[in-house]
Amino acid sequence: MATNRTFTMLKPDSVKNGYIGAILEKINAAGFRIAAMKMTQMTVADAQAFYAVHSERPFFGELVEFMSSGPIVAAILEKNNAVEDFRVLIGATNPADAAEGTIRKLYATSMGENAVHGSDSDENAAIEGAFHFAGREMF
Ligand code: DAT
Ligand code: MG
Repeated sequence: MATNRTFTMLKPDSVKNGYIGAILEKINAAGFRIAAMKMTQMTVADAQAFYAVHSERPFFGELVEFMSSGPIVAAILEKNNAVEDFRVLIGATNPADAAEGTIRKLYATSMGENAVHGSDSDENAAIEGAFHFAGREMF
C-alpha cells in the first residue's frame, strides 16, 4: 500500500550539534507535513532491531553504538512521493558525495554520523514508523 509517508530520525549527532530546528525548517520548506514526532533514545537492542537488515555489514557495531548513544528525533512525514523526495532532500549516505543544499551536505560530518535517516521504500517506512510510534501517536 503506497501511503505517501516516510519515516525519519534526526540522529544523535544532529541533536548533539543543535541542528534540530535547522533540519526541521528544511523539512517544512520542502513541503512535508509532520504526521508524528518525538524525542527518544534507542537502547542497543532497539538499534540492533531497527537496523537488523545491516547486521552482517562490517559497520553494524559502530552503527548500533552511534544510534543508541544519545537522543534522536523520530518523525513520520507526509507528502506526495514522500520516500523518494525525502531521499533527495537528505542526499547521499556519505556526506562527501551529497549534493549541495541537501541535509547531509549541510549538517552531516561523516558516513557513520550522517545527520538523518530516511526510509528506502513505502514498506520500510510503515515498518519503521510502527517501530517508534503507537497508532494514537500518528496523525
Ligand atoms: P542510508 O542511511 O543512506 O539509507 P544505508 O541504509 O546503506 O544508508 O546505511 C544505514 C546507515 O549505516 C547509514 O546511514 C550510515 C551507516 N553506514 C552505511 N554504510 C556505512 C559505512 N560504509 N561505514 C560506516 N557507516 C555506514
Ligand atoms: Mg537505508
